[in-house]
Amino acid sequence: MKKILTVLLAATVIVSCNKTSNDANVAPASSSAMEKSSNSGNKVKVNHKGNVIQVNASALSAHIAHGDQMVVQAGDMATSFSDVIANPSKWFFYNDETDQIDNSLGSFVSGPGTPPYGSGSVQISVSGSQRRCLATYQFAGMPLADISVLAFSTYNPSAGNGGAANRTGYLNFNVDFDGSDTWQKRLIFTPPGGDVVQNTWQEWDCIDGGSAIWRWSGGTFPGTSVTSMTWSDLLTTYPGIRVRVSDPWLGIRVGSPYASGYTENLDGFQLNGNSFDFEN
Ligand SMILES: [Ca+2]
Repeated sequence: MKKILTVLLAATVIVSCNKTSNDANVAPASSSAMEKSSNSGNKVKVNHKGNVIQVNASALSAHIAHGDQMVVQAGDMATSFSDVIANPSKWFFYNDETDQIDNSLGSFVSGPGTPPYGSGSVQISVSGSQRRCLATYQFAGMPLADISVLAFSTYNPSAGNGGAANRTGYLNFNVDFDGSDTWQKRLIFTPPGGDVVQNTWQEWDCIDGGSAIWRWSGGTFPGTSVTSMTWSDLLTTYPGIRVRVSDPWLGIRVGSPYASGYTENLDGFQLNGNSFDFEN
């Protein structure tokens, strides 16, 4: 159950951690990362024509409009849920087994190869049934109908994967099908395993003109008899479908259900005009 944000918000008030709580009155985070700083203070870091520069937060939207990416480095990661609540635009490493933020679960590295943005990336290694994620809460309440670009890039190094070339990180987020903002599990986009090529960066289009295939962690989609839907079908079947408001967890997971562990590099997450460059 991914209710930690709600729980932690409640905990800040009542100093009590009850993982079954799901009804705390939580102010929604901004759905626009452009309005937020990914760094402390009034400065933000952007990748401007290949160089990491600091700009005023007020100028961020202009830089994004020019094609700059928001730069995220190790020191920019949220260190706790209270940090995320205070700074919802931050990213963090998330242990999906224990529902904890733990920035030791991933690292920021050079390369490998030529990442889609900048010169570095995030690297996560897992073993067995571990489930670790690069995650954020910054897209709270985002209607899926308003998303025109949704993509991320992965690199599957043969050195860390025992020759298994079908594994990738995959995108999932807490979904609200019906506007009730209750826990309704997660939507999942998994890159087709047969398309994975090792030792090269690949960008995965999670919309693909409406034909990208999505699954739901609850199994058969609510009110249907199907276990997968295209992006277009999601919009048609569930008008108003959105990222959950009060617990807007969104992350790229490395790990289970891919068995036996692997290493994956991640970079270039994109949602509409928000593009993120993970750099060491
Ligand atoms: Ca990068």
